[in-house]
Amino acid sequence: MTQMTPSEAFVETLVANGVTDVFGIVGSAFMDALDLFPSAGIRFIPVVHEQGAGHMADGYARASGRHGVCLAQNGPGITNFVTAIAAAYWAHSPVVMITPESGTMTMGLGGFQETDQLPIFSQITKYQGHVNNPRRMAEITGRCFDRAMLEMGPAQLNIPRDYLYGAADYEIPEPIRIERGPGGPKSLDAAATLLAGAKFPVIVAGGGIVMADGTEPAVALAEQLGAPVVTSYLHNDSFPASHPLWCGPLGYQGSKAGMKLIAQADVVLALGTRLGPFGTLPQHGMDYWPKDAKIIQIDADPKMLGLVKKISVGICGDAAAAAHALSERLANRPLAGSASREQRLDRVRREKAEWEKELGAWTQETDPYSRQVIEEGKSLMHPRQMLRELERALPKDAMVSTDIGNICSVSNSYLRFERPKSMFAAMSFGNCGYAFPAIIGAKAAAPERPAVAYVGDGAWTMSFGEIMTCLREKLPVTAVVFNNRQWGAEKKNQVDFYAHRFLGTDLENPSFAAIARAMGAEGQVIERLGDVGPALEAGCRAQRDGKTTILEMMLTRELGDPFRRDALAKPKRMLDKYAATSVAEPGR
Ligand SMILES: Cc1ncc(C[n+]2csc(CCOP(=O)(O)OP(=O)(O)O)c2C)c(N)n1
Ligand SMILES: [Mg+2]
Repeated sequence: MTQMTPSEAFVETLVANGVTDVFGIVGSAFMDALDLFPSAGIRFIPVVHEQGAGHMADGYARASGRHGVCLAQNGPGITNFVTAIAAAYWAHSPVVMITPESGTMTMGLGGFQETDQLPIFSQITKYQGHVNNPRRMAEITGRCFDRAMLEMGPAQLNIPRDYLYGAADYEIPEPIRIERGPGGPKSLDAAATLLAGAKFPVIVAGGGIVMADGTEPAVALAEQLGAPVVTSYLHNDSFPASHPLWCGPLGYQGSKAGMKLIAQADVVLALGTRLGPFGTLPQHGMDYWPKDAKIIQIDADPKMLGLVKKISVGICGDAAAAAHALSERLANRPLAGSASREQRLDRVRREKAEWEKELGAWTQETDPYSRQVIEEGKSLMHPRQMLRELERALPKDAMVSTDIGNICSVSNSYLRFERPKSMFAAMSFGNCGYAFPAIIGAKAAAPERPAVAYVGDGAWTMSFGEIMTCLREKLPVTAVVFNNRQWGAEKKNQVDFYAHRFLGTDLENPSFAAIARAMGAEGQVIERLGDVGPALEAGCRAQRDGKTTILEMMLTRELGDPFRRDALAKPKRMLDKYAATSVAEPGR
């Protein structure tokens, strides 16, 4: 036990947990602790908006596999965190959000910047620690860091602001890091038996592999089984794209090859994935999920096992350790799939070649609305062609974040990676405005890697203020802004279901490149396909000189398939007043 102030105990506990970077906006509530950061070796990274700080902490955590930390002023600073923490929750990011609250002597009196900060986050955190006595500062701070890592999700550390002052005896707790094992031997045995008997095994590689850095055991198991591997929705970095067994991503705007192959499976090994419902919806007109296949699901969170899809075997374990344990069990065991291995590999080659050919020829959308707007914007680039150029020009070790939008979604087919912790999509929370701050956080964690954000123009207007953070804090990134002058993903619903009644979906944009330049970044308007790749390469190179580049891509208004065909219906109206809006087809 050492006597210190609670601020010191708090900061010492951050140090014990290896914290070197904290994102936030300064506030009186925590100034006494902030004042210690430089001496503790902690960098405070001031941002433009607390939502940005939360997303940066998320990107930082996902790129590094360590905690991302964010901190803000009680009341409004904390409520600004909400969206980012909800996003981190669904991205399984170990974000520790530090929320100083009103002082204990005025709490409940409706003083300044007061709100009850725990209920707000109760459904979007894995753990909430409240420092109910200043003498428990180190203990509860440490527990938040432990729980964020143990449960892979956000933890909240709520501190009445007056509890940072005073003095007490503290012991700084050692971080508790629990090693994850491969799962129970009985379930592993059962899984091995199913896999050994499989004639057409297919692996779904999920975020669990990314988090466990489990490429090697996943590749070894796939090779042993001769199993095609599809990546789960928005985890395109869970299996190396150059591997012959890689078949591309499942889900919205994913790989037809992967979908056609998984449709053949008699046994599916869901390796580190919760099999989220959105990620396995029918696509490209194909209801590809193999309903009669036996499913083995491996997830570190037992609550995910069998939650969405009916499973034959559930394994609560680390994806990498479980893959390794299954390989051991399958060694020297006859595999029913061996006889057809070559046929299967041949099928993989054929399906992939066919899909690549189709994708290469799919230069533009061909639905009537898209044809019309292509005609109106003849000098503009087609999104798919631009995405292909970006794909070709991306440096091998690049990290890419993607936002929520039509073009970002279409990019799913054109994003391939060789190593985990390379793709940071706005996951199931699906909030616009995610990608840019997330990539800034990733860059802070991995400054040596090129960092690229894909962002629609609508989402860009929510987030571009953080250009200032890039410049002030020397966190250089490249943002590719898809300027199609519309909230495209939502407009697509009005095209398909509301007879082109475009309400709130057209955008009038200023020049984003000019704004970027005015802010002190590099800004470039790209109008020709031939300029896309060189501009991206130059932007990534410029990061080495500390430069942030905004590439404004001038695109037609064509739109790919919608997000939620499953969740919309043609309009039905009962009142005469609204009869005109019951029309669902344009021109009728
Ligand atoms: C914070 C937030 N607000 C609204 C939405 C609903 N939404 C989903 S996609 C989308 C349109 C995105 O437009 P843009 O960023 O321009 O990309 P585009 O679809 O045009 O490619 C909107 C508004 C959302 N997902 N998140
Ligand atoms: Mg747009």
